[in-house]
Formats: sequence, structure tokens, C-alpha cells
Amino acid sequence: MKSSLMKKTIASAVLLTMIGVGVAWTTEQTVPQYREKEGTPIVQKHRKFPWLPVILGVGAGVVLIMVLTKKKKQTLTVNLNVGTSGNPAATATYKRGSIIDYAYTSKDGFDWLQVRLDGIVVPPSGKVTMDRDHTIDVSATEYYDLTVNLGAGVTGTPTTSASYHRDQVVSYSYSALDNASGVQVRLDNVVVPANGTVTMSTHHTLTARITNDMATFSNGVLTINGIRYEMELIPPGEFQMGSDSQEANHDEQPVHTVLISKPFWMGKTEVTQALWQAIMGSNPSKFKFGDDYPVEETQWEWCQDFVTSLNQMLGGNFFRLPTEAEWEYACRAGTTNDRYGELDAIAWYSENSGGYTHPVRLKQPNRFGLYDMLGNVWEWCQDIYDFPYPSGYWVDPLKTGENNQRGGRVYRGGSWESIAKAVRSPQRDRDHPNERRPVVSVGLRLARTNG
Ligand SMILES: [Ca+2]
Repeated sequence: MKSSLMKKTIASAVLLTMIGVGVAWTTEQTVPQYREKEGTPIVQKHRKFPWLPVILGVGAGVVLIMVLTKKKKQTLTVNLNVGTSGNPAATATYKRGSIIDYAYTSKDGFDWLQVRLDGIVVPPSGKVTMDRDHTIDVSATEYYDLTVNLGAGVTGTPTTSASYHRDQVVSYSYSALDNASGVQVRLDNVVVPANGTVTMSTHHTLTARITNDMATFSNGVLTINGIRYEMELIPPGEFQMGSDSQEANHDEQPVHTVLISKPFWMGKTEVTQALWQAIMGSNPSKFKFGDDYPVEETQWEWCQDFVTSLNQMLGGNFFRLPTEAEWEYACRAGTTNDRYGELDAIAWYSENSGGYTHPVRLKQPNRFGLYDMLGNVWEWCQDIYDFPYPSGYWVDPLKTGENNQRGGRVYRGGSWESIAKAVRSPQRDRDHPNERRPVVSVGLRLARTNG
């Protein structure tokens, strides 16, 4: 297009010049001349540029030869899609007949490179002869790893870790070699059926292992693979949520009346590392000093996976994080001061912890028989963090919805590293539910709907 326009411009310019000069050449100039004696003027006509036709003829010939012998340019259109790189990377024009080298590769995290020349699949590197306009399209597919962990005594497929295309659907199927055992399959730490599919929308981990001991919940005791977790049935009741004390923060106000309308189960202790390990098969804690230490360095999202896995093991949907109101109600256990006892007697905090967590149940419990509600590790609640509190009378409040700008999900109770002011029943804090770094010193306590 560009060269065609240029040719037309040159041709037009040559034509216009020839016409113009032709007109000038044909214009005769009248030159009066006088005879010496008679004084009668003799008029002679002269052409102004007598040699011009020759000059023009030669010039036009040269231009014509240049235009005719000029090589045409051809365009190579290059489309490099996401995840690809190489040369040439940009669309360009080349002299007719040029031979262009091309070579393309896929970037990290992408594979299945495909190079098409004018719609036909060609090798990832090669040559293009520019005998006409060409188009190169380069594409690559994102891939994700499926990590497979198979315990002893498990059979099925797939048995090894592998990479798959984005959105590829991978079927899996596992069973126990020994018919006396069951098999538990986890996809990204959530228990799933023993047969199913995984859609590779991200990296995934598939874990299959033998389970001999099924999970049970009976008389307030949760048992999983021999690990016990005791819970208390908390009676319904009304309480004043928040605080007007001198130590209170503005997000604890206004103090308002809340009714917890139904009995619910609350863990007597923080979730221990042993319980987390029994359900999740991993332990994110910083202080791995023993089974009875509380799990910490958790994310809210991981705690959702934890309760989901637990519920799937038990075939119900009863376990969950407590709501923020349930937590404060259970913590206060009928008390109206900011703490349910003398701080050193009830809680591990910065002044007495020595700089680390402690096994659960070493401090005095509250009136509901719950240990370490204050101190040791913070405890995630279900609610989104927001303030101020609503005023008035509220029944079983739970703040849900999208995480807001104020900072994600609530945790409660203070920890081994909190100053005394932060270790109070109404004290609130929060973090994003899937903060890239796990939240230091935050663990959880299980709640369970009564049923
Ligand atoms: Ca605690």
C-alpha cells in the first residue's frame, strides 16, 4: 500500500512537471528588434527553453527505469501471543525475495508452543521467503502441575506428578489395596471422593492415604485417628457485646445487646497441632514443640479448608469457625469486665509467655470451662471485620459478604506476644483471609452447630 502510494505520487509529480514545463516550452516570447536605418521594429519569436524537451525526456526515462526495476516490499505480520517470545517480534516489511529467519519459544509456565505460517503449523524455528505478504502466529498454553502424593497401601491413577494444560480435566481414582482399610483422598487439603476429576485451573495437589480410624463426634468429643478434641455445649443467652472501659478501642463500640439464641458447641481449647496434622496432614506452626501446642501461623482460608475437611470426614456440615459474637459471648462466660479473670492466671501474653506459645489447658479456664480464650494464640472468627458496631438489639449476628477495605476477617483474644491491653474479651483484630504470608500467632478454635 505504502509503495503503491509512493509510485503514484512520483508518477503524478513527473506528469505535472512535464505538463508545466511543456506549457513553458511552447510559450513563445516576443522579442522586438530594430533595424538600424528605418527604425521599423522586426518582431522575432523565441522559445524560452529550447533544450528542455531533451532534459525532460532523459529525466522521465531515468524515473521510469527506477520505478520499473524497483523491488516490491512484502509485509510479514507477526502475532506473538501471551507466554511466547522470539524473533522477529514485530511486524515489518521486507524486500521482495528476502529470506527471514524466525525462532520462537514459550516462556516459563507455558508450554505446547505452536507456530503457524499463514495458518499452517510449522516448526518453531525456520525461514520465510518473502515472495508475498505472510503472517506468523505464535501461541503457547499455560500449564499447571498436579502434585500426587500416594501413601502406602493405596493404588490407582495418576500415580506420579505431572504437568497439564490449562483447563485440562484430569481423572483420578484411588482405592486401598487392603479391603479392610478405607482411603482418604484430598485435593488441595480438602477431602474429596475417591474417584473424580481435577480441572487444572491452577496448580493442584492430590493426596491419597489409608484411613483406618474414622472420625467421630460423640458427647462433645471429636476423635480423629486417635486425636481427641473436647468441646463444651454453650447455653443460649443475652450479653453486652463490646466495651466502654478505659482500655477499650473505638472499634469495640457502641456496646450493644446481642442474643445468642441457640446452644452451640465451642472447643475447650485452641485447635492443637496434633488435630490440625490429623486432618490436614501438615503443620504450618512456627513453634513445633509438641502435639498439645496450638496450631498457629494460619490463614483464614486454610481454616475454612480445615473445617470443610473435617465436615467431609464426618459426613455433615456442623463444624465451623465461631461467629465473632459467639466468640465474645463464650469468652465472657457471663462476666462483664474486659477479662474473665486475673490476666496472669488465665492467659499467656507478652509479660509471661517467654516469647512463644504454650501447650493448651495450662491456664485457668473461664466459667464455661474454656481454656486460653485470652492469650496463647489469636483465634479466627467467621465474620468480616467492620466498625462501628451496629447499635440496638441483635440476634445471632454474623457479618458476611465481600472482604472490605478495613481489612478482612476477625480474630480474637490476643496471643503470647500481645501486650496486656490487647488481651481482653472485647478486643478485636483482623487480617486478610488469604494474606500471602500466614498470619503470625493466629490459630483457631472449633465451633459446632448443635445438631
Ligand atoms: Ca487464645
